[in-house]
Amino acid sequence: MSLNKAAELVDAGNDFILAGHEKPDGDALGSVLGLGKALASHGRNVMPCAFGGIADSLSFLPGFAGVHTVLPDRLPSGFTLLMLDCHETERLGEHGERLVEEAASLVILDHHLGEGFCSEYPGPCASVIDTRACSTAEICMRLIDVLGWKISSDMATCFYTAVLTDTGGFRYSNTSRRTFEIAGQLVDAGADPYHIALKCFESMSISKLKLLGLALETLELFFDGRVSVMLLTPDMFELCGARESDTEEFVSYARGIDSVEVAILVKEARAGMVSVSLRSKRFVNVAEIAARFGGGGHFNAAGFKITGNPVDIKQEVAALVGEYLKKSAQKNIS
Ligand SMILES: [Mn+2]
Repeated sequence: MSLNKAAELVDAGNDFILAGHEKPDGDALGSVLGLGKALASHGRNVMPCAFGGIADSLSFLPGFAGVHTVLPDRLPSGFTLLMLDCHETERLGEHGERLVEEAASLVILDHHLGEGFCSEYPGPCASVIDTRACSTAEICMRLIDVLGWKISSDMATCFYTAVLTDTGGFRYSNTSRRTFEIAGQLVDAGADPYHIALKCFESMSISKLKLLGLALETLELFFDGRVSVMLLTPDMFELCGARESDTEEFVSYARGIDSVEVAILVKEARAGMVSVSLRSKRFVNVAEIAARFGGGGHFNAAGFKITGNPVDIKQEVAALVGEYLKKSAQKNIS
């Protein structure tokens, strides 16, 4: 089983570089820091990494100050790369290729739709991709369990944050009985739910809130109100003094409208560089739509990056989502 193979590779290694997807969210960074702490407490050398900018709201995570945002010239020889909350080299960000190339072995832990590249990887590799896991942290916890290691209070804070944020506060479709079980385990191990919820959901900067206000003003509805779209442009970021990482859950406001099945956030943080977030409520597989543009994600949450005019991109994506809605409606009837 791949989890045992992953545990073998982890057990055999001395030096580890841990990296999640670029612009890490609570799950990517929580997994990097939580698993990093587990390894460090078992005598391993660890280098937790995060590239492409980190949201300020995650700075309360234990070990945050030790995160590497750039890579040193020399990496530890023979290191094992732990690729977390993503399974493609490009998703690691600008240093991804170098990390994958220089690593002596590779372990991929993820819960996004798709396959890892272990079969093409020249060295020892294990990949555990489980789309039923609520978060990558859940898979990290399974790995730690197989290794027979304990979860410390700091690790519990990191993993609980990952579970809480990736389930949208236990609201999204990835929330199951198992989610509450592991949340309970993490509370037993020392995670403080109220403290973490305050940090994750009630610690917005005023510039972020102002940007949200501008984003909401751009809200448009299409296809009988079943598709909602918001648009962010560079001037809005500048006007509010907000950062790209401030927009993390803006799209959920567009999803939160009663009639909406699919919400789209089109974000141009720098001129011509557009990222699109897609969220669905029930039956539209937005990962499939994102894949049409070279992106990916989960059934109900996905995204992609693209260059071009955000208004054109907005129209194109909305039209495609409309087609999927039509197709799904036909399927429901037949
Ligand atoms: Mn995740």
